[in-house]
Amino acid sequence: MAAERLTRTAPPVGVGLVHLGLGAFFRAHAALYLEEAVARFGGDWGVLGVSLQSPGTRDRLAPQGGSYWAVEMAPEAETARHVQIVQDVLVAPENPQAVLDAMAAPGVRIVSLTVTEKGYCHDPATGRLNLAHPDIMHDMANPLPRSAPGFLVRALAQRHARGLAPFTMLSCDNLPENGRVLRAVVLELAAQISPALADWIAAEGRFPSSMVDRIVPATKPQDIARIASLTGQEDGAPVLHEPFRQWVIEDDFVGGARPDLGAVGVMMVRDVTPFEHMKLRMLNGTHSALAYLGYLAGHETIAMTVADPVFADYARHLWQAEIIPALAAPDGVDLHAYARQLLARYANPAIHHRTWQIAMDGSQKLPQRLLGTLAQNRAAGRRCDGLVLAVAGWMIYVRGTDLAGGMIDVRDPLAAALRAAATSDDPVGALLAVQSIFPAGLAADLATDLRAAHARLLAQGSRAAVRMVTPGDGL
Ligand code: CS2
Repeated sequence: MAAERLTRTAPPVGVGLVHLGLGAFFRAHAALYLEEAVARFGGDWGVLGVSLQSPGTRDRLAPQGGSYWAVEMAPEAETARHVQIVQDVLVAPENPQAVLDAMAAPGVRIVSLTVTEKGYCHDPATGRLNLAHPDIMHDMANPLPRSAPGFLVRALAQRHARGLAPFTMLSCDNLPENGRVLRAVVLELAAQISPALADWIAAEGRFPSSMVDRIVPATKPQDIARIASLTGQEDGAPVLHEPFRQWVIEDDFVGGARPDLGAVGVMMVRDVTPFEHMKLRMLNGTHSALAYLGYLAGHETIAMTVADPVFADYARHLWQAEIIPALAAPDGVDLHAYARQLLARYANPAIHHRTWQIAMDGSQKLPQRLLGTLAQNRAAGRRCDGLVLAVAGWMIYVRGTDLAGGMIDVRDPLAAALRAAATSDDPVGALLAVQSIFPAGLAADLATDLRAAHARLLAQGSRAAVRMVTPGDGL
């Protein structure tokens, strides 16, 4: 029997938060906390979701009144929850003015973002807005924007003109000090458009940094079919997620206006930096290392990669010998216990998180995930063969050909330039010369070791090279 289409059953909630980048991550993470806060305390904190690129999510959610299943994938059981906090979805390229009007509505007090690293249109090495980015060039000259910073600045201009307070801008992307990065790009773009506007945003705007964590693999067509049989209702846009979740936010909102997130498990803190560093370097850093080297060893998912003891030992070694020694633990956190918990999360066989998915956009991810740790260790005189091997793995990955000669579908805003560098006569030297990724001093320092690691990967393959850098000093 064909399953019925999922429909909305909850009454509407007034919109208080506009979210830019309505991907699976937001729908499996922040949306759940927001829904729980509204269920407990009420308040007009409904979500208006904005897709900045394609209409796919809107087209799938609209017939369901914006509602969807969020399915928690524990190793032993899956549990579906009907999420109804998203009130409406707009597709920015179809009607950018409607998005600006929604953001400028008096009831909207927060605009949150999951637009991925590249959505900030900044130079990852310096954190500055890239004024030569095509979308930023467009947004400086046109009132109807394309980029996330463009939507924020033009919507703030409307609010300023109407005498409304600005909204709080809450970045939920995997960038260190993501609030400060967002503040920098918004102020730089605003200054290009109107210095008075930039002054007002600098004085009145708030940009709390936040650390977000939940593993949310992309939903596959077979998941959609399985969830329909699990729930008896057909959902065109379910999300799948692991049981673990964490959200740490700096408590700095315009006029203090926010839902009571602290009561539903969000940590509200003064400074999120130690949490961000811990998560980006320990989780995302090893994720990327396992993604490149695991992919090159023929492993399709992270769970399959760490089921291979060579790679589980490698992850333990990275934490123990290379990442934790360069980290300051947040108050009350045991980094070794955190590492053990990460390995258990990676091993969850119900989560099919593809190495290929995590390998995406490496040019935007490497600095905060791997290179910061490397630079700190090198300055302290430690070698870090494990992290160097991960960077060498990325250097082979971006050639677009794996170690057996198979094609790799490399997704990265710099894919063409990276491929040209990686297939040149001196791939390591040419890639180290990409200044938006590698600071010059670090590039010079790493060159010799990277050449050796790159040659070892080519000669021996990924698994053997990984085994060689892992002396078995696990947790
Ligand atoms: C992953 C992250 O795709 C990636 O690059 O490392 O999406 C990771 O799963 C999340 O940050 C976990 O919170």
